[in-house]
Amino acid sequence: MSINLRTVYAFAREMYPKVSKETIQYGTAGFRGKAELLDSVMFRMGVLATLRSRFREGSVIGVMITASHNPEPDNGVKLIDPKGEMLEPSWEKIATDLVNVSDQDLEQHVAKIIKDNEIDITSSSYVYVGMDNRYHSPRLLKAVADGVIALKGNVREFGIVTTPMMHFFVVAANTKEAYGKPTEEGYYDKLISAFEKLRNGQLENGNYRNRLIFDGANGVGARKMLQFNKRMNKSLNVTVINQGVGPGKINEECGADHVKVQQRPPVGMPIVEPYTRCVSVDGDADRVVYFFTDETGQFRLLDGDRIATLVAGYLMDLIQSCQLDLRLGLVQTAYANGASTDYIVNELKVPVSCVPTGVKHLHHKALEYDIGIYFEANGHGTIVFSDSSKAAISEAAKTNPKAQTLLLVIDLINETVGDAISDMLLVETILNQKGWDVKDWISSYDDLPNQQLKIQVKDRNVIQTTDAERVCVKPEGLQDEINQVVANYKRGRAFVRPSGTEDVVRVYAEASTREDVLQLAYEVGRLVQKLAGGVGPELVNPSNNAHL
Ligand code: 16G
Ligand code: MG
Repeated sequence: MSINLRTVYAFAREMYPKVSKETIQYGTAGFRGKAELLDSVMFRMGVLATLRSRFREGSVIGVMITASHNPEPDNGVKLIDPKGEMLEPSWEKIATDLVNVSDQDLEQHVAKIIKDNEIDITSSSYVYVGMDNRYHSPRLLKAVADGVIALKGNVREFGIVTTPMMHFFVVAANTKEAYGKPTEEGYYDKLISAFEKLRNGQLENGNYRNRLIFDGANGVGARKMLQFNKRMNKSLNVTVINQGVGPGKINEECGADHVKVQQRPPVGMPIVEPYTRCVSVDGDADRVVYFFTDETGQFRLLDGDRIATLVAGYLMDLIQSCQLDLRLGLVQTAYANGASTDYIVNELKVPVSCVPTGVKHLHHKALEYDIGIYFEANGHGTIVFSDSSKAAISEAAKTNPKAQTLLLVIDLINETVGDAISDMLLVETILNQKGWDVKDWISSYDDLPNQQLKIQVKDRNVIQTTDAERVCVKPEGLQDEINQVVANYKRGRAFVRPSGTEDVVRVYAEASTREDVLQLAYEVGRLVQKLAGGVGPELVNPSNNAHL
């Protein structure tokens, strides 16, 4: 095969010229921004994925086109490495340089990547591409495919899929189907078969009712949940709302991010009895949170921390009853509610570690345990099992039914990445086995009231953090001031960090009462506005507001 790098330049100049002069940053999970600025980024990511596949000796590399929980006008790209992880950090730099180089310099720049990484450009390469249901996604998918074609790589298009499905396809292909078949049906088969075996015909148990409202955020999760419904034989009774077929826009007033951050139900909720289990996923279905309203009409959230604790408790019990000597650990971020961390350490007695925001950090840390559970409070998470733990569980399963249950749980989990639907099926399995409803689940501990704010600043990169984002080291003096403010609040805790997906600084606060947390978040937000170059309107003091 002879490859002429001129083609890359020709495609770029004719079809995907670079329009934005501003430097594009690699965010928490890839590139993200306004869709109209992304054509050249996508084309170049097609090129990059092909180079990466050749670098990894022809393993399949995945490309998912989505802006996840962002608003509809945004889009983005997530790259998936051969084992289903996010792109290796050293290649994030290569990716960033590649999207920022001018069209004129593109050909030479690609040649340099090939040389620096000793890539055999004539070897075979495979890139899998999928997209969410934003109206601009097909255009961007074509740009990725053209990037692959420019380097004479092989591209396989999966159409509209969830992000976790793409991770599944990549791993299934790279493990020669040991993990499953790399097709949409292969994905449904694997999850549904494990779920139905675990359910074992028991649809209701104790306080557990077989009824669930599923908010699909007008995104891909809704479509795929409907596909699950078709294939599941009512083993789970799910009503899908915000299906993305009406006027509703993706993530607008609905979805996991809205429900978690706004702490209220999505639009389109039917009237349901108090304590009905409801679940929200985000636009690309890699996050999930549960919620319900109690008999007083109060909204109650069961977020990623709750899912993590539920799963940790369940797996601990199973491991102990199988008498397996496996090290189980839980990974969280600074956003984890303090009450959840206390519960895990003091009640469940499971070791916890804290890492910076972003799946790649959590996933990486979780791999250090035999069984590593990781969840962000926003609902993104999964469980990873080491090869040796899988071998030990398989061995035990020859005689022990609990170990057989564990094996089915492994099949139900999408180990490659947080998967809203797979996580939800696991939660449903656990609640069913325990005979729990949401009231039982939420009573294990009381969340500390918490509040998040977004602050617009001139340049979010002036904020620099350390200690898993819990301490701000720049601008100087900001952390001292935060400490002074926090000290005035009972069980107060707050941190600030630059967002990796939006041009804002994020503030998180928690304290013992709702009033306190609103005031604490406001005070910390004001400090950011003052010391980190705030732009936009001054925050409103909630206590002044209360007097009006
Ligand atoms: C992305 C991350 C998510 C993280 C979020 C933080 C992945 C797959 N997703 O959605 O884990 O919580 O960004 O966003 O890594 P932020 O940096 O804007 O707060
Ligand atoms: Mg997402």
